[in-house]
Amino acid sequence: MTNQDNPYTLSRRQFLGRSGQVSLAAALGMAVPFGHLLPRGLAPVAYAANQAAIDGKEGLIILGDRPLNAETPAHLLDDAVTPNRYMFIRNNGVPPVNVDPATWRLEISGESCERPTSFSIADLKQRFETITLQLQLECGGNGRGEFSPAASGNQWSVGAVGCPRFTGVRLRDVLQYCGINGDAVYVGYYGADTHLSGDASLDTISRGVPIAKALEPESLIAWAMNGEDIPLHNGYPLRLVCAGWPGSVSGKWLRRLVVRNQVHDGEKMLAPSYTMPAYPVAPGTRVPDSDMRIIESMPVKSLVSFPASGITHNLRERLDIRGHAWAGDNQISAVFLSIDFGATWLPTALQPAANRLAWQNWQSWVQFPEKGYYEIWARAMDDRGRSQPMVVPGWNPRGYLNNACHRVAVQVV
Ligand SMILES: Nc1nc2c(c(=O)[nH]1)N[C@H]1C(S)=C(S)[C@@H](COP(=O)(O)O)O[C@H]1N2
Ligand SMILES: [Mo]
Repeated sequence: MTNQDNPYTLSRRQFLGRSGQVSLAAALGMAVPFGHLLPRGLAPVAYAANQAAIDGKEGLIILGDRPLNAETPAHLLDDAVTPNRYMFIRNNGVPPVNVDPATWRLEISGESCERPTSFSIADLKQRFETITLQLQLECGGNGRGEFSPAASGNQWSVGAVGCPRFTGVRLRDVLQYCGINGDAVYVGYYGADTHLSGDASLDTISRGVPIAKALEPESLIAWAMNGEDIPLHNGYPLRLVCAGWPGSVSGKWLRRLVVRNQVHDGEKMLAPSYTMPAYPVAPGTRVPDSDMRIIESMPVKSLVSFPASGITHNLRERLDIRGHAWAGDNQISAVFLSIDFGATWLPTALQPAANRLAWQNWQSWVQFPEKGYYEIWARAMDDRGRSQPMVVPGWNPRGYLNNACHRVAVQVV
């Protein structure tokens, strides 16, 4: 069976209601009498079976199945370039079925578009230069599970992020071909996914970016991910990729782009969706929509992709440590590690990004001084001197932009 045949192969009884810290019992939805005997780091096989349930994906943790949302455990994000099977899924509605790339159309229109045009995917390939870039996508709500009081929405841990290689055409080339009026302000997208209610008049999500972001050379209309068709749940056969901003600006199953003479006002574009309070608020505060601002570039963040949290390590051996770091539209200038709960920080070897808006890989190693429980903490700094907080930053009503340092537990024996 291919992706396209059956997007919903999941069983509902599996893995719903996961929140923040997962206990074995909560994750499996039942008591686990011998749970304390299950070796750390060993996933229960029922869990593993569930992880295989999304066609073309492997090891993802399913947060909900309607709409389907699944994140990648940090240790499966170890590749420099995220493979298709490990790319997280954030769906707001139901993906299209029976997609035929040969008949797929992309319409460009809107009040600030001079020559509204319809393209097939073959037209795009033929008329415009094909570009391949490694681009980082992170859901604006990644890390939401840590906010207290809890913010409603998917309780993402750290894995709603990935950095595959996308192939397509520059959004800018297509927009310029269609002519952009001088009064253009925003570009909005519409996708072919359907609303959960089944009501065809409702959009699932229709967001976009200011014209300046749309015209950046890294903003793509992509038909391939890592040299293959984009997986169904990641937007097959065509998606927008505007990296470094909340993943929600990168429209999947892309069917229409509108060049607007005002800030786009599609579904989930305006407050309270994907917006932050204009000023710091106390946890639990109700903030009026008029005081909420649309999120643009994402904050500085990092991930420890090796080792997996919960491993046991031999005292005599050094432990290799590695991961990634990213900072929205900006670059990473340094990544530091601590094994003493932040008292001292060790520099890591940081590699340059494959291209602008790709995450940067870093690596290091440590030798532990004695046996016992340790945590590896990673902390990135961007090229403007901004760094990650140790604890969950600014509480906000919808639980966006948690860029607290990633922590990984190691038992040294
Ligand atoms: N058409 C459409 N585009 C969409 C979405 C969606 O539900 N429908 N989800 C958005 C959100 S909130 C995110 S974080 C990213 C997730 O991309 P991924 O599922 O490929 O990881 O897609 C965005 N584009
Ligand atoms: Mo998202």
